[in-house]
Amino acid sequence: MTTDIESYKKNGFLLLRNFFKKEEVDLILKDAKNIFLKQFVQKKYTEVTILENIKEAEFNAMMYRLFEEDLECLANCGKQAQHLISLHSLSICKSVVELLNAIGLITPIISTRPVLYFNHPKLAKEKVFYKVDAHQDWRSMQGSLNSVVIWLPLIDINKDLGALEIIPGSHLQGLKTNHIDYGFGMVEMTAEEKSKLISVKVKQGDVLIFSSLLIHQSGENITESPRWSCHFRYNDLDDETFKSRKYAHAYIYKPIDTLITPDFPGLQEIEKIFLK
Ligand SMILES: O=C(O)CCC(=O)C(=O)O
Repeated sequence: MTTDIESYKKNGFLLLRNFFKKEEVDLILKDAKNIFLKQFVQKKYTEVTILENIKEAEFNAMMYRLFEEDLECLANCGKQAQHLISLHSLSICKSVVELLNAIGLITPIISTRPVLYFNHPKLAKEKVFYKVDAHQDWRSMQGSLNSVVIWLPLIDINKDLGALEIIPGSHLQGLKTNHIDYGFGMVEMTAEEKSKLISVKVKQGDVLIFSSLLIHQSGENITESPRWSCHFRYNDLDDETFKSRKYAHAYIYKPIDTLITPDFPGLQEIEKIFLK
């Protein structure tokens, strides 16, 4: 791993081929898709309850239909997908912790919850919801200086599907962002910087680990399919600056004040659960 570490320090990223078994990653994809499928069935878009029996194009068409007909439902499925047990399990598995140690994080800790994306222009009201322009994650994380992002594809992702684009070595320029947009620390790139962007083609099982200071952006998805990916973020409790900044924590997580479904639950619904 010694040469890899040198390469990581210099370039600010490492691309690790076949880091996970395909099955481990596929489980997250299936779990996420099954959330949507349950709603497709609920809404009678299909009677098929087994994911494997639905063609990908058919599944995608139902996603796009749900987006058009019931955005709240689609968004809620997306929110549930952020809380999958398979997703969270992978983000804290032994091989990930070992990788974090190898990359120099002495006492890794989760910066924020894992994120799961399914990017496509047909699933977004605004561009930022399917394509994020150049940014640095450190600006939103504000954690340890050696904090990292693990970015993994849930499917094979090439340039056409909007593979992530990075500027190797850009972490060494330090913080280049002065504002947050939709939760991202946006970076204005010069023409020279733009010319240094490389598109990182990845396969299911590969892992891209990069410094939270590395400038990166989404590629353009010009296919008919969503680009499924997930991202994990970590800090190091032993980074001296993190300690002296009192373990700064930049995320807000709280329940809303209103009742989403008015007058729910009534006693009848409760009895059906507990007294049947
Ligand atoms: O995955 C992407 O294309 C962009 C999102 C991203 O880079 C991030 O969440 O920091």
